[in-house]
Amino acid sequence: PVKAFLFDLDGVIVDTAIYHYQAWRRMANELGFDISEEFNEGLKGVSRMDSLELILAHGNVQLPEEKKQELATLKNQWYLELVSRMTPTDILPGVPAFFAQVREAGLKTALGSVSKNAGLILERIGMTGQFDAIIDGNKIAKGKPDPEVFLKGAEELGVQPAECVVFEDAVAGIESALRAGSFAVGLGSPDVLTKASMVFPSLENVTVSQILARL
Ligand code: B16
Ligand code: MG
Repeated sequence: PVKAFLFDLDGVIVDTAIYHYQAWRRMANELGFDISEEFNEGLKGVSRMDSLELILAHGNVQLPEEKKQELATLKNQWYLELVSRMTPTDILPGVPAFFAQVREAGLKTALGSVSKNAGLILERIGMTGQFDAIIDGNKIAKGKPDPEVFLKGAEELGVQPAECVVFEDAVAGIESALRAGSFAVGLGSPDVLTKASMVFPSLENVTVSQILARL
């Protein structure tokens, strides 16, 4: 039986993916190239340093390690400027209603994000108290598609990965959930999230019983 729902943050609870994209794009532009929205799809769920490596390779830019650290820090400063303006109004449509149902159904909840800023974002939107466990980039060594983040989530909740349903908007995140041995529900486009058990445009109008019935 399913005992817990694990949620990605960026693109599931809030739309910070757009802020990540803006900040990375600003950095790429300063280095003399651009990154498309399509390229950005591949950065979703990928850790900060891994994202930087992918972007530099995309722009054919080689830099010493020290300079890379500098750029990653700068990108994060730009990102934090955008994030610091977030409020509970930034919670994506359907999320509060869905969480109410999850509670009603007696399911446990965990956050499974590779973002080191996840705790701050949850505070800004007032959702920290909605999670029984919070796994973020500070608790894990490997980003998605590695399963570590969701394995840790199940462990902290005291349930088996096979008893968990993961909600993800990213290809790397779906892969991570499946490698953990959990169910994966995609939020976004079925053409992009091809490996998910089912895909919805967002959590809006999605019901818990509808999901459990289809697993
Ligand atoms: P940070 P998620 C991920 O969060 C983002 O999707 C990804 O684009 C970002 O690079 C990564 O967090 C690291 O974020 O720079 O804030 O530590 O989708 O796992 O919630
Ligand atoms: Mg995401």
